[in-house]
Amino acid sequence: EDGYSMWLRYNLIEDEVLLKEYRETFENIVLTRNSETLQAVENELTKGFTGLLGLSPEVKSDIDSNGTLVLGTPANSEIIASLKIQNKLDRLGEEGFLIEQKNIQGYHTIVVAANTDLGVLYGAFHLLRMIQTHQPLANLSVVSRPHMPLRLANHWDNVDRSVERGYAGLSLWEWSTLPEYKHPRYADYARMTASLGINGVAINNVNAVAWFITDHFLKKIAVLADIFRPYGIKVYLSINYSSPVSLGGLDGADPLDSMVINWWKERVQHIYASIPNFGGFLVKADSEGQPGPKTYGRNHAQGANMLAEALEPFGGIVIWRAFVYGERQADRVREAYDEFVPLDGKFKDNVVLQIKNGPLDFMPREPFSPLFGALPKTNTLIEFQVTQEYLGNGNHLVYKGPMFKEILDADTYAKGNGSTVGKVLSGEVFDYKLSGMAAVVNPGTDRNWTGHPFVQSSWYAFGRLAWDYSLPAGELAEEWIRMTFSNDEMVISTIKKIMMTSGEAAVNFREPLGLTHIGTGSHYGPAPWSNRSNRFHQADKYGIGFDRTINGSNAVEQYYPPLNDIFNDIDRIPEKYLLWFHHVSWNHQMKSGHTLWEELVYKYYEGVEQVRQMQAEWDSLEGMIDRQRFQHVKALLEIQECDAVRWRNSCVLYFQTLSELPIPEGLEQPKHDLDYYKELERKVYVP
Ligand code: BDP
Repeated sequence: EDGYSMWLRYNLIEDEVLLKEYRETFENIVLTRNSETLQAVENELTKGFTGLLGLSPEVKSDIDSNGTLVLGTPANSEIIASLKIQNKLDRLGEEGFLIEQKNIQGYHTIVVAANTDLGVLYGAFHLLRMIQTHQPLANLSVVSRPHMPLRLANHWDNVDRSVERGYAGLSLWEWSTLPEYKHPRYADYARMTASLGINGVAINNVNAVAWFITDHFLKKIAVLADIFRPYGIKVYLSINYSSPVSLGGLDGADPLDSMVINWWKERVQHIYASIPNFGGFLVKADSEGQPGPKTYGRNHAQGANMLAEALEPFGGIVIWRAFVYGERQADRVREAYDEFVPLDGKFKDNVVLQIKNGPLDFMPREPFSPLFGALPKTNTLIEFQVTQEYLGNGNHLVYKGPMFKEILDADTYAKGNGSTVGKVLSGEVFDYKLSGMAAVVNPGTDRNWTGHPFVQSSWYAFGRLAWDYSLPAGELAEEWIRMTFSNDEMVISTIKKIMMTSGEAAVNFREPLGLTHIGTGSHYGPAPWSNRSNRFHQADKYGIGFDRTINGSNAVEQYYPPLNDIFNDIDRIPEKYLLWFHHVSWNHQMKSGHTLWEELVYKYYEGVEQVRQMQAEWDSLEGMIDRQRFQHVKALLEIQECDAVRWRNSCVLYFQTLSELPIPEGLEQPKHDLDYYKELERKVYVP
C-alpha cells in the first residue's frame, strides 16, 4: 500500500454478498475494440474487474448470456444502435455517457453508451467507481455529462525536472530518456487523469523557458501526447513570450510586428506537425518578471490575440493568465480586475482568461476574485491550486474540497441572485465559447505521486468538481476514502471527519478572519513581523486588517450589489472575510461576544486543537487501515501539530506586541518568547 494506485486501487471486494452480485453482473464484456480509446476501456475494465472481482471477464462480440456488460456508441456497436436510446444520447454531448440496466435479447445486461469513444471511457470509469464504492446496481440508470468544456491540470515543471511549488520529488516527465523510453508512469498518469474527466494538461511551468517549443523537445512531448490521446487528454504548453527573441533571434517580440507574427505561425505549424491534437498555449505574461506585450506598448488582448490567430487554423486555444500585479497600486488585490475589465470583449474567441480563485494568490482563504462575473464577453477559466504552496507543502493534511466549493458556490450576483462562480464557469451566466476549471497539481516522482497521501484527495475533488461543480465536498471525500483506503464505515467516518476539519484548521492556525500573506519567503512558516506581512495585515496599536472599504482602497466596489455593500459593512460582512476588507479595532465586538483580539487568539488556539483532534482521530485508525500509510500520515500529523503551534505562537505573540492585550485565561501559554519564534524563521531550513 504505497499509494501509487491512487483512487484506482482495485482491491478485491471483501463483502461476500456484494462480490457475488457483482460477479454475476459482469461475467462478459461486449465491446468492439476498434480504436485506441476503446482498447483503453478494455484494459481498464480488465484491470478493474480482475482486481475488484477476482475474475477476468471474457470479451465477446455478441450477447449470449446474462451478466453481460455492453459498451459502445451507435457508430461502433450495432447493439447500442438498436437500443432506441437516441433521444437520451442526443442530450449527452461529446463527452457524456449513460449507464443503464437493460434486458437485451432476453438477457440481463448493463449498458454503457455514449456518442463518442471518449464518452464510453468516462462511463467505464464511472462504473468502476460505483463498484469501488460499493454502489447497488439494481435498476441502474445514470446519465452524466460534464458541466464545463475545459477541465485542466497545470504542472509547474521545469526542464531540469525541478517542480516549482512541487513537494513530491522530481518532475514526472523524464526529458533525458524521452522520446525513446516511455516510462509506465505516463500511462498511469493518463488513466488517473482521465478517470476524473480531466481533458487537458499543461505540462510545464508557467514561468516558462523557450526550450519546450523547440523541435528537440517537441519530439519528446509528442510521445507524451500519444500516450495521453486515447484517454482524451490534450497537451498544452506554457510558453515564454520572448521566444521569438531567444529562439528566433528576432530583435523583439512585439505582437503587432509581422516578423514576430510569422515566427509564431511557423512554430505553431511545427507543433501541430508533431502533435496533431495539441491543445494550445498557457501564457503568464507581464507577471512577476515574465515578458509580455507591455514591453512593446501593447495590451494583454493584443498579446493574446496574436497567438490565438496562429493557433486558430488548427483548433488550438490560448489560455491567458490574469495573475498580474505591480508596484503601481497601493492594493494588489485590485489589480487584475482593473487591468482586465476594460479589455472585456477584446479577446478572440479562442482565447480564455485563466483567473486564480481569489484576487490575491492561493491564500488559505480568500473571497472569490471579482473578475468572475465581470467579464460577460471574455471566456473564463478558474485556476485552483491542489499543490499546497501556502498550506504546509507536502507535510500537512489539508483536504481542499470544501475550499473549492466555497468559491464555486459563491454568488457573484452578476445577473441577480444565483449567479454563482460555478455557473459562470459552466457558461450558464454568460454565453462563453470556452470555460472551465484548471488546477495546479504538481505531482512528482514520489511513489505516491503527491508526497502527502492526502494531497491526492484535493486532486480528486478538483477533477470531479470540474466535471460536476454541484457535487458536495463531503460526498467527494467519502468517494475518495472508499476508493483509496477502505469501505469500512468506521474508517470512512473517521477519515472524513479529519478531512472535513482540515481546511478550517489550516486557516485557523495560520490566517484566520481574513488575514493573508503572513508566511515566510518559503511560504511554509510564519513571519507576521516581516515587511511583506505587515503590508497585508496592517496590524498596529489600534487594530488589524486591510481597509478595502470605500474609505480605503475601495476594492469592495469591484463586487456587484449587494455584495459590495455587505463587504463594506463591518456589521454585515461574514467574519471569515472581516480582516480582508476592514481595518478593525482590537476591541471591536464580534458576533460571539468576544472582542476581536480575543476572537483572533481563540481562532489560533482552535486551529491547533483541531490538528490535535485530527491526530487523535487518526490514531484511532490503527489496525483498521494498512500500516504503511497509517505510519506515514501519523508522522506527518506530528509535524503538522508542531508547525501549527509555531504559527499560533508566532502570530499571537507578535500581534500582542501591538494590541498589548493578554492571552485569554485558560489557554496554554506559549513555551517561548517572540524572539525565539523570530529566530526560527532564520534557523529552520525549508527544502
Ligand atoms: C505564486 C507562486 C509562484 C508562481 C506564481 C504564479 O509563489 O511560484 O509562479 O504564483 O502563479 O503564488 O504564477
